[in-house]
Amino acid sequence: MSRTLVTSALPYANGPIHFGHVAGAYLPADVYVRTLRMQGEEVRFICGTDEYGTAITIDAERVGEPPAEYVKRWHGEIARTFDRFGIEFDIFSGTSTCPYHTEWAQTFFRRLHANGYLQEMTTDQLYSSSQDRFLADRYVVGTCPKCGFENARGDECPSCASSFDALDLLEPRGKLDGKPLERRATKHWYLDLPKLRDDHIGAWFESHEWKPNVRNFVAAMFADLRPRPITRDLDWGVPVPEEIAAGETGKVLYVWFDAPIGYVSMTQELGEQTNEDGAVDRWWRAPETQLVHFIGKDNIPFHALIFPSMLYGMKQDFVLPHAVPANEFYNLQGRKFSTSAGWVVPIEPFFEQYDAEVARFHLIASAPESSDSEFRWEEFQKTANILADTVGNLATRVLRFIDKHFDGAVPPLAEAHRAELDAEILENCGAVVDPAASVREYRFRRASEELLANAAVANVFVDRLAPWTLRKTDPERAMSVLNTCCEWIGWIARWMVPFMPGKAQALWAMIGQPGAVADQAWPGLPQADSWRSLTAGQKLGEVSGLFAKLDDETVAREIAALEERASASA
Ligand code: B3M
Ligand code: ZN
Repeated sequence: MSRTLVTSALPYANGPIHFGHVAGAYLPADVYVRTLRMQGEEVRFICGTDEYGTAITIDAERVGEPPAEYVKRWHGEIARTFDRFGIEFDIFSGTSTCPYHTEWAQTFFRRLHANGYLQEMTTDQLYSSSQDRFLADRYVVGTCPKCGFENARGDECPSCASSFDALDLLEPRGKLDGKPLERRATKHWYLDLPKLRDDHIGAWFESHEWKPNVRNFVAAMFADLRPRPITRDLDWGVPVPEEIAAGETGKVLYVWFDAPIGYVSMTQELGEQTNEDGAVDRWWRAPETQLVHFIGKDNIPFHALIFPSMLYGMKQDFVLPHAVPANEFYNLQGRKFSTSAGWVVPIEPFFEQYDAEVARFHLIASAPESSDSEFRWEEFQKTANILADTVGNLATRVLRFIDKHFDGAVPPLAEAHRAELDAEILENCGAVVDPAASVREYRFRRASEELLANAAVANVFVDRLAPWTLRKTDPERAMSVLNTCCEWIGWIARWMVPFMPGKAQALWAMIGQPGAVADQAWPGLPQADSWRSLTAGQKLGEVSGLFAKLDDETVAREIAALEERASASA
């Protein structure tokens, strides 16, 4: 059987995770992992924070904290958000704390060097003698070479929108102290992407199936591929191995070089925690492994081209990605999510008021799978109410009725009714679909619709067969109908696990089933002769409302609060 190694993009440890990230790279992965597990597959789910690089050092400097402490704080915060959403990685580590990360990142660098895939080049960069260091683009401002705007950034001009190299700026200055900068020569190492493309990666990419956004992006990159610098002059990062640096000091690996290697080093850390010997060999260097990277679209080049090139360039049979389900962007109520502009849904207050599992389901149902999409409060309300009307309503009306009139136990099925009721629910009340098939095609939105449609089948069934009136005219048949409903609720509970694990468990307990529903095998599609499994007479659990409806005032209040937050930060 195949093994599946699932990764979600390592979030930068310098800010909160918002709904956009969650809907893009984390929830779909969690649903995928839970589905595969129920299908009996061996899966590892790896994530952690991305902790090096200038984005981090700048922010840490701004708040006056050492980078190591700064990232630790954000690591905790981000882990808490994932926890709130019920996203369960097998490991959630960090690139600066994982005990194997430095070694792995340096090993990659060494082997790529030994295999002839790195080039050394000396170029001029902007140097600040006041700060005694080379400055990355984001630390640089100056006069735009195109339009003369005096506050252009290191890589682009906000006034005329042209982009350029920081060296092209006229009168470059340090962003932090405004002091003039000079050009100085510095040596760096470049990953020879054209050679890696010609040796293998080009043919590999061509021969593989990709989501259209991935294919288009990488095809465009192939057309104009150049060696890419993978080192920086910085003091926060994995040092370039000494024997290769050969006396050059202050060189670290570029954050986008070390970060994806984090997937490998964290796999080893997980192996250590679970006593799995040779975890890296087993998961990264075995042809049975299917490697799946869940990411947002801005990470496509790194996961579909650069990291695969690095893996191949090791020449040690590292697996290359099997799929890169890259999502588009997820916006909020018509605009981009922006923490600084106050255009966000603050996570903690949200979870104090709303159901995390409904949020899970809604983010999946509205995920930006094939085009940009957005979170809208009106849509969230719709989802919450549909769940209440289908799954919630079914459970309460059927199970409370059984409680009241049939002693709170699964009523018996009369043999005489079996074939007819099977046909009714399996064929005549709406199409029944296995959502796992869509999940395996990374069609999570469709899978969520299929789950709802499967649940709706039972509503059609009870409406048609009306056990409430049958109870008086034909109690035996009423019991057969209710028995069938209980069975169906058991199916809904199992189909629901990947999407709403907590609600699935609650439903499972309500029909009196013992144990964890997540430990059940994936049910697939019900077959007429074998789909029933409940024992008549089995006591139901306590029946409670599963979903709360959201009213229009709540939605209006949230939209107003969002607008207020935005104008307050403006
Ligand atoms: N930290 C970028 C991002 O959050 C980056 C992902 C790294 S995955 C190896 O967009
Ligand atoms: Zn300009």
